[in-house]
Amino acid sequence: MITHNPNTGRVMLHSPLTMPRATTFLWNRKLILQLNCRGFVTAQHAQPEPAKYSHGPSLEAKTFMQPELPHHAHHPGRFVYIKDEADEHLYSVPHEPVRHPTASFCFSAGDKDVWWDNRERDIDTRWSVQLPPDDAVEIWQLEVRNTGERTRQLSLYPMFSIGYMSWMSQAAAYDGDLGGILARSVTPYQKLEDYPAIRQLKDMTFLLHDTPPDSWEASREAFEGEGGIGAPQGITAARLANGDAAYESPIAVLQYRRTLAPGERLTLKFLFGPAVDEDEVRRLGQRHLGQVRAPTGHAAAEEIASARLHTPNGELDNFVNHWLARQVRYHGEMHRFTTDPQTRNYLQDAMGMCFLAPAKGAEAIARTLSQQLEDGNLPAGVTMTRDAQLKYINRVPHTDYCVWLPFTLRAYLDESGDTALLDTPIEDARGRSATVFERVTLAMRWLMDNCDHRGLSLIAQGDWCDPMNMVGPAGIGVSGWLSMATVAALRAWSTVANAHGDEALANEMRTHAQRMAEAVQRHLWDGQWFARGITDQGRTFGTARDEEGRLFLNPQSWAILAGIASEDQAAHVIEAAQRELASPYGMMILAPAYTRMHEDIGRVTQKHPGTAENGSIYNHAAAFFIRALYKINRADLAYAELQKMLPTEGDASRREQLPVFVPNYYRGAVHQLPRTAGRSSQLFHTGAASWLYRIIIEDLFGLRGCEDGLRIAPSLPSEWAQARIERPFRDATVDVHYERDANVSATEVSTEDGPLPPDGVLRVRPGHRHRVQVRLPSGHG
Ligand code: CEZ
Repeated sequence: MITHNPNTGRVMLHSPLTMPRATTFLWNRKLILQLNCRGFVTAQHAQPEPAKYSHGPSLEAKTFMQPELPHHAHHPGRFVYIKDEADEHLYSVPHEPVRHPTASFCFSAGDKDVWWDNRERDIDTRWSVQLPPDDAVEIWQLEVRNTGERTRQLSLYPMFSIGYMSWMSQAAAYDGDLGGILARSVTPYQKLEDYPAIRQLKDMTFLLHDTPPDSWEASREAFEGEGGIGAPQGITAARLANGDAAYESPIAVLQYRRTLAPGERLTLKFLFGPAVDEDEVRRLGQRHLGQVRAPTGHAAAEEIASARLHTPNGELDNFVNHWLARQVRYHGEMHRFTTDPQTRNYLQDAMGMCFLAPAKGAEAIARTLSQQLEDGNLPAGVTMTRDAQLKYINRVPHTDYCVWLPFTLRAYLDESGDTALLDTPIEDARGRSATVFERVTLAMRWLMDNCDHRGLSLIAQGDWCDPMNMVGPAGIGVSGWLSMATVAALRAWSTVANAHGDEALANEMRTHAQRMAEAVQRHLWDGQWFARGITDQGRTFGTARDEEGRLFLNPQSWAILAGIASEDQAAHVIEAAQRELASPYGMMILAPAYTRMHEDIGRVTQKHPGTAENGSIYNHAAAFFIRALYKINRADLAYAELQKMLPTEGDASRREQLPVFVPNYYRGAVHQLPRTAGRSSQLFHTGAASWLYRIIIEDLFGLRGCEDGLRIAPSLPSEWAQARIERPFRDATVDVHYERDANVSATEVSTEDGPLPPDGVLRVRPGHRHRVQVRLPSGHG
């Protein structure tokens, strides 16, 4: 059902029916498209706030990208109806809206373009889309070929949804001079002070063609008639009615009546997108309606070199080599398509970028610190433009923002070796200057102060878990997870402080971390696992005494990551997680999922059981768990969990996930709600991508940067007899070959220059290609 091309990385799905929710995505600096295998498309452009130009039939609330976005017959899409003029046989490509199964179907997701190949009655079609690097415009192409032996008379009707644009004003008409359909609207507003912003918005949606059509329709109602979207009445006539829409919902449909002799081909090209005025439409037409060029796509002009794996697991190779780095890059460059990414997301996305383009990581660290608040804390979101405002969750006070700084900084320092960043001065909004080192130290002090009398971290209205908003609004409740993450952050920072020559600070951080670790042990270890927190009312939750939300994954992972859990405790919590949280799709974030509101925990308990933070396989959390497993050398278990992030041959139709991105979650609550368990959220915004990439490089392949070079200490699964990774590292390339060898009892690493020095560090020479041979004892992972 799913195949891939190992050379190009393209992933192909061969039926529109087996996983109807499957999607992929394309982006450039201005535009993001999420494309569903059946032809539905969710598009947002940045002006710079995200906006839509292709809507559903009812006015939708504007919001961020959502998980499990339902597709309905009128969900926006890009389709082509195809009518055989001889007998009126009607179908549509790729599949919607007619839903007539074609003789063959292939949804092909590429890095920079997406196409659908359909064959029906000896007519081959390829419907494809790509994006230019800089403009908010979709470039579509329809290729039709008659592969049969008879001449065919066809009518082709490309149809682009425009939908309900505005309750104030909307209209659409064909414009022969522009060469297409132009829909106009006014973004609804009421406040006079909004007018200056409203008048700048791109309130037009256009469809331009390179070939004039035989007829067209711009009114959705007129096009559909009594037949509806699946069998539009407009199509039953010989020609469309050339109608317009006047305060009626627009649509853009064109008709091409064509005779195709055997073997004959036909190519049509279209542009679809938003514009501010007709001049912009004209300019975009001139720029992009010329010759079809090779897809350029992507936000950044320069290609970024990423690691290449060659392992016994071809699917993992294809995913990591072609898709995971791409997802990391998308996050690092597009900030989840918002102008105020959550500080925690921004920093973790930047952490991933440190492995692809460290300079981008440094940029993000500097930008974050330039927005540091007077008391050392960070704001909830990092604003990307001068006018950007903190929205949605960024108006809710959380207490974990600072914790992410040392992890991103560590990744940057390890990858780049550029310790000079620490001494770089950063000016804040009040014009005060302090170095990166001083600012991060200030942030660590904020975390140290954010503690209650027990020495645990106050949670306020949330930590990593956005919807855990009622544990500590009174300023009393604490987060177990945050206390542990603070210990990890302070310990990481004390290492950096040491290397930076500030021993006093290093000691202070270490001592404080130790005290917090003891507080965690005293107050949160329930004998079997670590609790999630203590509420404003003093109730410890996430323990064996709870009926719902008994066991939370994050505190277990972070007790290990922070070095708080003893060996014995680590073994215990892993066993508990395997018993209570394991599923074929990965570890659930908590179980049992909440089935009713718990007013001392909050909004998370109101989410549908098994979705998102309420008991799904939340891949970001699953990644923390995998990282923790590697930390304590449980390589085989770690690899088994890592593999679960991707669909397998057997469960793809359940997950409906193509191996082209890690989704933010798979439905969990596997025992409570088995019917939906495993279903993908289809949301490609997730911190899991960065962590997964980091884990693969640093833990699985064991290539971790340090001040002097690259430390090599792999944790390959025992089932791999050999593997290889080529990775760019500090202006050099390292090409590491791993092999199991029955004659060695401990890992042996050698290079062209002989064995590594006793410190296990490869000194990397700029411009050099280092060939490294790693011999691993056989039999254990
Ligand atoms: O957002 C993510 C956040 O982007 O949820 C994570 C959090 O760590 C990330 O920073 C865990 O809470 O407010 C909500 O209820 C939303 O559901 C968010 O929690 C969630 C979005 O669905 C995006 O994944």
